[in-house]
Amino acid sequence: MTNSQIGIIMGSDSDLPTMQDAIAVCTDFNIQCEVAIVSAHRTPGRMFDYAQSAHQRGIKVIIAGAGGAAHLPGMVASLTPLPVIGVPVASRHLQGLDSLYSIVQMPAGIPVATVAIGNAKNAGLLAVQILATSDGELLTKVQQYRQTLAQSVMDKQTKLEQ
Ligand code: RP5
Repeated sequence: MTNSQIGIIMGSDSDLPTMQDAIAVCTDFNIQCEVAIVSAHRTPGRMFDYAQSAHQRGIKVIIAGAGGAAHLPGMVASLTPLPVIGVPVASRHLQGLDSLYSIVQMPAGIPVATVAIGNAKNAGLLAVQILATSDGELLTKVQQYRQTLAQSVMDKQTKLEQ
């Protein structure tokens, strides 16, 4: 068992700068997450073990980031009953379009909730919102976060008018 509710995995350590935004959201909402490098292509056995055991270990949501031929989120989704959120990491040659298409074009039956290219922050927030459906305290925190977000827009408007 693990105390982490969110599993954040990525295909390579080169994905970490992008995935840090998801880790930061977990920290902000005081939710423990586990972070691991799990490559669909370079460590396929580790990917199978991770995905098949995650729900038994207490993980509730998996965030999976990958770039290029980004098969990690889809393969993990096929191996776990947990919701999987995919983060297309911007790739060196095709600016992440390849990552996006690889992650978003899942066949019917095996969904991956795909965020925008590089937007690991939204992946973290979506994971928090999923957990908040069964956690009233967390739901309140999500509502407070939204109020802060709205207030920051209004503060900018006020500055504009000065
Ligand atoms: C993917 O290949 C990883 O998710 C990463 O985005 C990409 C490149 O990996 P490295 O060659 O930088 O390790 O599996």
